[in-house]
Amino acid sequence: MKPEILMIAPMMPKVMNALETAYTVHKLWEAADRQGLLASVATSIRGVATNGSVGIGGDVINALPNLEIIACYGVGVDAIDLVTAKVKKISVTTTPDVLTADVADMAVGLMIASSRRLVRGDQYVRNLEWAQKGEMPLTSRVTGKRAGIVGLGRVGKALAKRLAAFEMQVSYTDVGAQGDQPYSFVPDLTELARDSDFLIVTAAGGPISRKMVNGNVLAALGAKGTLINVARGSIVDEDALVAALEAGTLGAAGLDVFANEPNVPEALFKLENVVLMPHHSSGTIESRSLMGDLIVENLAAHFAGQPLLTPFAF
Ligand code: 8YV
Repeated sequence: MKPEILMIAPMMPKVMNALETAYTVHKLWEAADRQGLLASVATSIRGVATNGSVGIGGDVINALPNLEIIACYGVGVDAIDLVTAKVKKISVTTTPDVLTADVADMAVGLMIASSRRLVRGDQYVRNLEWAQKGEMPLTSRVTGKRAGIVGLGRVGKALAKRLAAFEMQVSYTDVGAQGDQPYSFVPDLTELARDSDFLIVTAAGGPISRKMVNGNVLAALGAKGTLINVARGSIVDEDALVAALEAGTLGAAGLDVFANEPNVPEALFKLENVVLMPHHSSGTIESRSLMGDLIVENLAAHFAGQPLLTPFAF
């Protein structure tokens, strides 16, 4: 008999097909009555497949008494109740490395899009404003500017390499200095913001980083500064961000992530100095395919009693 797994969120067709071949798959996101589905399959479920944004809460983990493994289609584990998983000795796997390049590319893309007003320029052409009004307003240069990276992990390092090609002066903040990295370490986030043209968030989400980019940090980044976030919306005080952008005390923002996805503060829709993406930094066929392979291979390894490929170390 095939093992039974619960999928909390959909994945690309290739992954769905592989999982449906190997397992009896119960799809929580399709259920009109989530509690009803959970109750009806609870004792059969041995594995869960979820993603980085939705994760899995302690209530669902606790509802599945025979759960052995949670395979996450993403690298961030902030939405997974790790405390409950650990207590119940449930393995957790993630998809590190395979998405790093795409997330770093997105940070660069948002930086250029917000600074050079790419989305506004596109509208300017399509709305015939170019023909009617002439040249669009001048924008701001990227090359040679100062970048402050918040969290020099895998994505932060990949980003720093890309920024070097733009002759940018790269500094970072993190829990400590990383002696093997050539970039300047600035322990204080507000100081980093004050000395940056672009503050780029690539840190992990979770209680430690929650609302770390607060009103003071945004004020320090200032009216000529730009905030880029490709990490987690929870890291930024979103109310303070909206207020700073509306007041013009923050220059611009390029955002792929939000505090309460998929809900985005409507106030942002009116602002020309903001570029918005629907949490899609790893959303390329290439990344998602490799992430899917890891989901499938980790689950296969687990049910074959083999070592996991990319276990999350608690
Ligand atoms: C994904 C992510 O967009 O890796 C993460 O933590 O947030 C993203 O790569 C997400 O997991 C897929 O829905």
